[in-house]
Amino acid sequence: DALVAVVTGASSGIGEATARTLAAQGFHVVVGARRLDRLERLANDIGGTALELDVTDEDSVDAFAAVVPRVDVLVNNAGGAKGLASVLDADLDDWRWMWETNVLGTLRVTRALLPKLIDSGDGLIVTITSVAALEAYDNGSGYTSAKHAQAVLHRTLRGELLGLPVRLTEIAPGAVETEFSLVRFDGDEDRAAKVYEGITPLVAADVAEVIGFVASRPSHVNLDQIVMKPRDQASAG
Ligand code: NJP
Repeated sequence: DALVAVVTGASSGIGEATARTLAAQGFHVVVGARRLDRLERLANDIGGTALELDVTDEDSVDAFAAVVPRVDVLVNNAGGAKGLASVLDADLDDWRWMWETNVLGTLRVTRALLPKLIDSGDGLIVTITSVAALEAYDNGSGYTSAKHAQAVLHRTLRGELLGLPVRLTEIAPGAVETEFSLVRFDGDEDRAAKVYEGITPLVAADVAEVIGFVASRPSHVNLDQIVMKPRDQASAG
């Protein structure tokens, strides 16, 4: 039987590209997100399984975990940013969205699938954090704080799971051209396009290739953290 990889947030961007890469490497890929129509097209393309998943909803996560047959690789990718505002002007709804999706979403999905990752005998958890998990920058506190928290959650598990057959890799990308900025600016294409001015951003496949590399290391090798940025991007903000 094929090894099974679960990719959250696979309806676009890094998650979709990762699902394609892992499928090409021979994994049966289970793709989860809220937009089931997109997932079904992807699953059809790669011979995988599409399942609706809202990482902010405990029942949705539990229902998802219950039907996944086995899990060898979990890619915690679902996430994103909302808004850009100073701490004093911060919108609490934006903060709640970012913390629910990036932090509590990662916690819910990881906990729900951990027994199956352990049962596989060589589980791998890849969490997509961000260079925003390594730095602070003006007007980015909602996202940077959520990504710091998500990264700490992942790094803590690395210690807590020592002795179990589970590897953990954090991937912290800089700017990647996906729907990320469109989501951040609620569909405003002009604002989203400005994010990449002056740099050639990474594309989703760049990150997916690295995840494919991580997933193909032998079982005694743990790549703890990988930071990847566009050549012309020095800092996160
Ligand atoms: O963004 P995008 P990316 N439940 O918007 C899903 C991090 N990152 O690929 O539910 C389940 O194309 C959403 O699916 P849907 C970033 O923080 C990026 O760039 O159908 N899924 C979609 O598939 C994130 O952790 C950059 O709307 C949920 C996916 O998430 C990861 O990379 C830089 C969901 C987002 O795809 C992938 O983002 C960086 C929910 N409640 C870190 N809410 C960058 N692009 O520049 C959203 O440092 N999703």
